[in-house]
Amino acid sequence: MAATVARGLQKAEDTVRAVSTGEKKVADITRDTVDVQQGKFITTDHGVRVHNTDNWLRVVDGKHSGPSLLEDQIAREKIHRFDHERIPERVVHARGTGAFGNFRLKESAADVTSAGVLTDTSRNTPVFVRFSTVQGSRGSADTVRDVRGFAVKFYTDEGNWDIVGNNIPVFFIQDSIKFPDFVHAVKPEPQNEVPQGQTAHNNFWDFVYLHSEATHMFMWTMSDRAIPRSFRMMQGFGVNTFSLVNKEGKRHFVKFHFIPHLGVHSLVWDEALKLAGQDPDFHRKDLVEAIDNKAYPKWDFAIQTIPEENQDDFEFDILDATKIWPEELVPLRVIGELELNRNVDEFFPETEQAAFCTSHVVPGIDFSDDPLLQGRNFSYFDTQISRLGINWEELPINRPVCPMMNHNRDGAMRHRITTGTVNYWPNRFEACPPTNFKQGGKGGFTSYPQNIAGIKNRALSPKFREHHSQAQLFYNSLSEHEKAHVAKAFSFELDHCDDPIVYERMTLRLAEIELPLAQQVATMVGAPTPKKAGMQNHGKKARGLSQVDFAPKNPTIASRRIAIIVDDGYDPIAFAGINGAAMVAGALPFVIGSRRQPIFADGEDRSSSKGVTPDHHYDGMRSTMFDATFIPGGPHVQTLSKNGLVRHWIAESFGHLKAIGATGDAVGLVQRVLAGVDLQFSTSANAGVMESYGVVTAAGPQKPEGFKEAFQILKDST
Ligand code: HDE
Repeated sequence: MAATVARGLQKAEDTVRAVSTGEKKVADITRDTVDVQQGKFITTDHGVRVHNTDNWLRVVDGKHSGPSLLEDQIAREKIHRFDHERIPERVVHARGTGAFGNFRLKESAADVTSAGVLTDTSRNTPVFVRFSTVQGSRGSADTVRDVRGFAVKFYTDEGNWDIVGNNIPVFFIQDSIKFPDFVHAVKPEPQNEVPQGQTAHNNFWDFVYLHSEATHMFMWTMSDRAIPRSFRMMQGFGVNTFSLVNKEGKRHFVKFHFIPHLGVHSLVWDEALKLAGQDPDFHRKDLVEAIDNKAYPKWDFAIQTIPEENQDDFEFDILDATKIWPEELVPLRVIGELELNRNVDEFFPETEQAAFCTSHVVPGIDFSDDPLLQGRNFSYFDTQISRLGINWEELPINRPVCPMMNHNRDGAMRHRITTGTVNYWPNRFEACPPTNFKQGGKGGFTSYPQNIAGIKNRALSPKFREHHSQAQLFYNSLSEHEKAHVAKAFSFELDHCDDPIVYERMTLRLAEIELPLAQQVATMVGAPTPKKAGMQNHGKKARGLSQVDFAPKNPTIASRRIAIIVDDGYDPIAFAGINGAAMVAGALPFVIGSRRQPIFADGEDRSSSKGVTPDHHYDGMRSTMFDATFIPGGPHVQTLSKNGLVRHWIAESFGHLKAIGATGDAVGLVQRVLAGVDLQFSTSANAGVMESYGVVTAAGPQKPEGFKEAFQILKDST
């Protein structure tokens, strides 16, 4: 049975822990937190107790309900509030979810920055992280093929610092002025608002063909990176090039990375497609479930730095967001750890109203001339004004935990009341001065004194014109199964484009990356097969591009979901063995029965025993929602064998490369279902571990460890 902790208790516990570990943000938002269960009576918004909120005030004559009266201010308030509940959704990244956590610095980066958050190893900096998809609207499905947003707000002692990143290290365009065109092209088409949560349409592929700078990025989005198993199992990248400036005033260019402790894992495409309908909230539920079960997701935080004087030492422009800095050229330096450990109490005020800005940096961290970043620095602040109003930084989730004071005033929804008779600087009281006042102040943000000369022009530097080299590098670095998935992804996407010019041109673009890939895709989508490579593949590879390079440091099945399938007459020893082993390992076993009323084990006395109450029944769940399946032996196998849902469950799990465990009579069931597949089963009394398939069977009820082992092997290899 899944160990889901009662949310109320969990919260209380978390709050105590958070305050004791100095998580100032939790203490801060608690000031604005109220508990509906402590409310004695409903009141109006102006505090008057409400006598009846079920009937509108109207004229009744005992027989008929007459007209409703406009006079009813209580009914009107209720409807008014409801009418205005919605705010504009984010223009991109509308679908998302978030959680609180901590950032712990493990190694000071004082050699490259003066930022307290990156130099003071005694600090425990609170964070709020929001994950998202890009294309779909707020109610769209979680598992669509898309880039995932990875936005981190660090509530530092010197102000908020936001890394508004993605799970892919590069972007589609180089210059922010292209962003509206790009977003229009990727979003549902204007004539019919189709499709939702997909890039599989003419306009997207038309646009990226016409912008060859998008080539590197679409290779990533057609890879498994765009269908993560979980937000907890994906990397985060700042993408843009920022600057770090140390105490001596020396500048380094920097890229930010988050590397998940759980490794980088993805769904398979069929699974992602099905989950989009079967459980559209799959990723947001996964995050909540893991945190509720204390399987706190963690990421290493790393930086790549390049001294300013080496800016021109690379074949690519280091300010071009369509390029990575290969690890072989610029090593990653792990300096900290991010952990998420607290779910929000209420989605709207904490997650929907969370607002990130790339322009939010703290002293010691600065921008670069990355042309994508420069536009982003304008856009985020601007969009928050239309989404949340000019005072959006006063909202509990957005306000800093350090002192905040200035002479900005008024505007819609101003909450703060500032006493004093002046609201300007300089003033006769010398109240609230900037840090340069009398040259005495310390710690203010100063921009890096960059020396700039040039000619005003709408242009980028020549190195920005090369668009293929890293697209090839990425593709070459993938494992064979990842390459196969890329070919399938293109075949799917371009099959959904019905304008031949779009899919024919795209296969030509692919021939500039890798000819066999282009030929394979052309065959599938009905384009003429390219005969020659449009460009020679350089054959180079780099580390850290294939997901296979991210095998977890400490492999674990903690927080993985295991379905245990039972009907009346299951083997109680095998059942208890796997259930116990899974729980000890921190995995989440779910009992899936023929019904949710109690199910009885083989030989269990129904009159004196309560049986086991399943978490779900077969028809309420699907194999896609679990990482592994176990079927204990016992007479129940006869009933299971006749059940189409169970047989489909086994076949589908196998097709999705998931671990399947079976003992006793259930071994035969698994074998029969998978009979069409050329497999060599071992049915010896010892668990026969089919390492390459993850199917583990034991003729006897013993050895649930074998199942665990196979599960591990499988997950490490996918
Ligand atoms: Fe964004 N992006 N973006 N973006 N972006 C937004 O800001 C924008 C880009 C990213 O969880 C918007 O608050 C421009 C790159 C994330 O709340 C908007 C350009 C990367 C989120 C905006 C980019 C991102 C956003 C919409 C090109 C990866 C969600 C709502 C110059 C590094 C943040 C909002 C959250 C959201 C503009 C490109 C990541 C309109 C102009 C590159 C994770 O301001």
